[in-house]
Amino acid sequence: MLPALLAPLAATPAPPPVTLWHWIGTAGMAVGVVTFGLATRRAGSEYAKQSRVSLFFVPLIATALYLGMAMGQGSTTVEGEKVWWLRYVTWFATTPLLLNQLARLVHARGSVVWSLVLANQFMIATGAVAELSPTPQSWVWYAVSSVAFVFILYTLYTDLTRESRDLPPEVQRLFRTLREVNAVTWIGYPLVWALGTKGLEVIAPATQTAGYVLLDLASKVGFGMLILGGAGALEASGRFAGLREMREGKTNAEYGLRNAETRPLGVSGD
Ligand code: RET
Repeated sequence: MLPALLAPLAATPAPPPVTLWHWIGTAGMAVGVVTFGLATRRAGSEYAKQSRVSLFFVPLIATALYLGMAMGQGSTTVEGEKVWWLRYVTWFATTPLLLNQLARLVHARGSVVWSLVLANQFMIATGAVAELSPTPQSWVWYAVSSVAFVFILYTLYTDLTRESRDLPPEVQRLFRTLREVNAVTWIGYPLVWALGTKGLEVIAPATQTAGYVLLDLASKVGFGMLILGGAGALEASGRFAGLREMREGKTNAEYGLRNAETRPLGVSGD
């Protein structure tokens, strides 16, 4: 009797590990959605609230797209290998929101923010091309994408760090922690790519998926939890609202002074 009842269970194939990891990704991101969603209601200032609203959309987008992948959507076959292009759609939408968290915290001027975000979109777009290209073209696109990545890391540690120096010590501390977590987790992605399906193929597809899921959870949910934990620093940074405009105004004024006409404005030379 019992074996007969259990037979259908035994016949059910075990979920493939890749799918299982996609479900783990979906669940982990959903935890982020609930946590960050509740946090938006507890924000003290408008500045902190804006930051949390933007943070909330990171796991929300990722939950939706992991759900798609868990249901088997968003993949194609290149040279006989299954590749998941939907991942790149998620990254294209979520990575600029993550960088913007760092940039907002230090009130970075527009030229720094735009350089970071546009280099990031270029990195993800060319990375997607690498994923969808046959070998060896895939490696060329990998190299192109990596140049943009190096630029992003360089900008985080130079221009963006310089912007943080006028702010109170607790803001600088939170900025440095987030910058380090960002750098370490992001470096994991090109490594996982290079070891996986499209790269040297030294790790199995399920291991590669596990790598991406864990990196995604750390760089989105872990990173976001650190921002929630640094609420005091965020409120302190919020007191400097307007600093970005001041910096941009100062840069424009310096440019104007350097290039000022020697004759008074409105007086024609002839
Ligand atoms: C690819 C392959 C091509 C070379 C490089 C890559 C970098 C990807 C990165 C992804 C970061 C994703 C994050 C998602 C979370 O929302 C495309 C793997 C450099 C850095 C942080």
